[in-house]
Amino acid sequence: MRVIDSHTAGEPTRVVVDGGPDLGSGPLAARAARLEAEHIDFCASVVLEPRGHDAIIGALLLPPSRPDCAAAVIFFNNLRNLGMCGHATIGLAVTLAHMGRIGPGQHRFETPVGIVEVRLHEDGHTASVVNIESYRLHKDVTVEVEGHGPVTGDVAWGGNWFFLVKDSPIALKAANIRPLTDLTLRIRKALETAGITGADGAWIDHIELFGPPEDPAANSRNFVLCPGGAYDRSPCGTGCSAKLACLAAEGDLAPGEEWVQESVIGSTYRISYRPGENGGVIPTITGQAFVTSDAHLIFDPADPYRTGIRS
Ligand code: PYC
Repeated sequence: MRVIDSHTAGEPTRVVVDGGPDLGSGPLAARAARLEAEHIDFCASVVLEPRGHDAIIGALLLPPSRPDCAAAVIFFNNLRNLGMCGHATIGLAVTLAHMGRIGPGQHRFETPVGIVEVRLHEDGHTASVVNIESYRLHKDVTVEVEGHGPVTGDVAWGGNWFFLVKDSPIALKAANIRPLTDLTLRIRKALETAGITGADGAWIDHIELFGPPEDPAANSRNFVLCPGGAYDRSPCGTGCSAKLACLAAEGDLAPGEEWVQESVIGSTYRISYRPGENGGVIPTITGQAFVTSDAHLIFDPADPYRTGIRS
């Protein structure tokens, strides 16, 4: 199985170029559901140790069903498929350029949640992703967090569900990743216990804490907990989209105005929005990705850990 690895602002993506499971034909969302229901061992084997680690997001590359799209893609982690993933979309654009399949310019990718527009810049490393419409569902939801006390945040959709806490009670420094992970896991648990969900009962699987940036050129710094328990090394594309929805809803950022979001490791995305058709925002996320390897994964039937090490 050929895979191409990259990182976007520090967050890794593994594009599966060939050798993935047969998901049949039909709508991409149905094929993504099939990947999750029938092939989760495949997903885990690609992204987890011993071949990967829990921060890697997989991107299964498929032939597009529409002639105006450069590629179709299903994003996944070790637990499930992700409707959309900002950093992995930037990583995919740079990977397709590495493969010689696209050049600088405007491209469209099919994802399970719709068509995403991507512009690959002239340097071949920078890409701007126009995400799907994002919106805030609830403002100022307070939950009682075990061992900590009350925490207040907004619930918003950016292609995934997020709980966004404006003022992190823990300093957003790389040295604090363990306590930040512990706190965000507890916040997620508290949301589950209180029955607080996204639309249609969806699990809020990403938790985002905000605080002041270290770089004076940035507007804010964040820490993002991902569904599998890893933290996002990048400022998180879908998390930035959810943030833009909250900033717009509060009147804190005008359409077209730029916001620089810094991650907990100090990498940045430049983000902005235009108004959406349904009251939300259409975000644009600009970041940089670099290819780190072009490899073949081997699955020896005798290997007891061929489907990954799960904790
Ligand atoms: O960039 O949207 C993103 C993302 C989601 C999970 C990890 N990265």
